[in-house]
This record gives sequence, C-alpha cells and structure tokens, in this order.
Amino acid sequence: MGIGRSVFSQDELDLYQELTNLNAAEINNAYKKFKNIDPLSGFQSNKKGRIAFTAVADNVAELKLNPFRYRICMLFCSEPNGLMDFDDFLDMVSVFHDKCPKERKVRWAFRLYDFNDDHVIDYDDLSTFLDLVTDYGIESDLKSEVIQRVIEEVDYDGDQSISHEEFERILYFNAEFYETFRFRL
Ligand SMILES: [Ca+2]
Ligand SMILES: [Ca+2]
Repeated sequence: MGIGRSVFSQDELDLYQELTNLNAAEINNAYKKFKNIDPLSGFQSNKKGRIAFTAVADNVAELKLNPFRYRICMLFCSEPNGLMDFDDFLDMVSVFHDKCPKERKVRWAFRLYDFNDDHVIDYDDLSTFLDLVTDYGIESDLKSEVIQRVIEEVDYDGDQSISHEEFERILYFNAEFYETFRFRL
C-alpha cells in the first residue's frame, strides 16, 4: 500500500515503523484519527500538540465502550499533565495491535490493573476492576467472594496480592485475555 498524501516524511514514517508495530498506512490512519479527536486542540495546527486523555478515551470508537478507557489513555500519557501527544497515542495503538509481543501486552495489562500504582494487584485493585467491568453493579458480598477466589487461585506465594510474576503465569496461556487486549484502528 502506498503512503499517499502522508503528513509525515519518509524518514519520520521509517522511524515510527521501527518504534511501533504499525505499518505506514496504519500510522497515517492513526494520525487522522488523532487529529479528529478534538478540533479545538493545539494538535490541529501543530503535530506536537497534545490532547486531553479523557477526550481520546471518549472519542476513539475502538475505546469508547471499553470500561478501562480512561485508565488506558492515562497510562500512555508521557507527561503527568493528562495530555497525550501523537507519540503517546501511537504507543498505545501499537500495544493493542495484533503484532505486539505477548510479553509487552502483559506488562501493560499489569500496569492497567494495578490501579493504585503500588506494583502489585491486591484486593483494592480487584475491587476497582470489578466495579468497572460491572459498571458498579456488583453487590459487595459477591464482590468480596469473587476477589477472595481470584486471589486464592493465583496467589502462589500467599501474600494476598498478585505479583507481576503471578500475573504473567495466569495470563501467558490465556487466549481470552489477548482477545480483550487488542483493537485495530
Ligand atoms: Ca496495586
Ligand atoms: Ca502473591
């Protein structure tokens, strides 16, 4: 597929292709998507401009229905101001791409579910997870039961939380996980 009227030079496209799992057409497509998210953002006039992660989460069709969309977009912001630039957006699209290696997906998934950023997935993280996937519709008794069961099943060292290694072990062979951790623009 030709690159057509790309806003990027061949060198820029080569670099993006090297750094992501995307081909030139996908990069151009991602650019068009990103540009149309917020017509009032600085990005329209400046390729280095940034867009609020909440606007990205709410306006990209592939994310719109994902209960974790805000968390996902926030994680990919390279600066703590909650604004995403195009490089951040490409990184995100690249991780969700079919061609992204499993190890990398698992690393990002762990960060995604570690809602309180303390490097383990514990009771509170699982509670937030269940609230989000049920749209806060799960009763607290049932929620506690589900969380206890999950922890019992995957917490091999018995410290009541799920480490990165324990998380990896359950996900690595779980095909369903890879279905949920992918989208294509
Ligand atoms: Ca945590
Ligand atoms: Ca553990």
